[in-house]
Amino acid sequence: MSENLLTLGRHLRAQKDVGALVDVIEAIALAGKAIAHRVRRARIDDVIGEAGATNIQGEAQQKLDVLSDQLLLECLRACPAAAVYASEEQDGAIVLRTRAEGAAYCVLADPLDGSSNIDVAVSVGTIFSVQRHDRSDAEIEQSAVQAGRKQAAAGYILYGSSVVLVLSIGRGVSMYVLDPLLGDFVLVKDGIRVPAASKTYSLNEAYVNDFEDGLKAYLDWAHSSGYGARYIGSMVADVHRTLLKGGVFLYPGTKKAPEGKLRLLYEGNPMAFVIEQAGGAASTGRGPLLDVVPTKLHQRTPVVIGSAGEVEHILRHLRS
Ligand code: FDP
Repeated sequence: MSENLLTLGRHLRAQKDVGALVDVIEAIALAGKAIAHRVRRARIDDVIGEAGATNIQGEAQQKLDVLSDQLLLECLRACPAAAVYASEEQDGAIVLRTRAEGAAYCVLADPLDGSSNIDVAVSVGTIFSVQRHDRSDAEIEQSAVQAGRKQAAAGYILYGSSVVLVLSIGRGVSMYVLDPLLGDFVLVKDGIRVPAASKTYSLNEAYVNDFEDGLKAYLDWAHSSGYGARYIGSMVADVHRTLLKGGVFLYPGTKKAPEGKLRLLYEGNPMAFVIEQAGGAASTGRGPLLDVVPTKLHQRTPVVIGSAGEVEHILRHLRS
């Protein structure tokens, strides 16, 4: 068997006009390697459980949430192209460098999505969005709060039975796997396409009584149309399955929480970018997710993403 030596860095640098974006992605990938190591050793190192603090959204932070956030921050601090870091675990955006200093990108992340699943060894992941710092240095933080359509790159790192990095720089979607022998991510698949249809839906159906009528009607229709359900409860893992096998992942609004649970800038937007770049569709249930103009950093959004045909079935029921 010949060695696969097409590493993430080599693959990106072989493409035209990628510039310093490669450095930012390599910094995120480096943090991902460190986080993967911590996730694997979590039980041994006794870093499972709550850190004793809550994030700005009032959610209990897990020790590994905090650790993962620090690792990303450290890696981006050492990357000259990174201007801003914002994350689920930080109250506000952190300015790392100005444009005058040559920094051109803002990174937004959910450092460890699905972290409530770590104690039972379910797959978790890092979700990231890269926006261009294209405003004046006085508006450096606002550069991070932009519509998803403007992302320069987006993706996620899945810590599962293998460590998988899925990335789009707006030229389709590539998948890399961390080769433990090389200690580097190597390209395993380029030009990934979401299957156009697949009779699988993925949502927390326990909230059905709080769903709007159109969504209830969709579920009735799906039940009588031979659909299957898959829900891990870890967004990265659910979206990764949807990307590769098709179907639809949704986290809708409910009567109690009309905007749902997921965050627009570092969960909805990056996943929507990847799925659209792979030929799928992404909606809030009302319109294209990537066109939502954000007003604040930790804004939430309903999410309906996956195979174009499956998203359309849901939208049809929501419209009627
Ligand atoms: P978690 O709270 O474990 O971080 O981002 C939030 C998230 O996980 C997603 O990964 C997951 O899809 C969702 O919450 C699960 O929420 P429910 O328990 O409400 O289904």
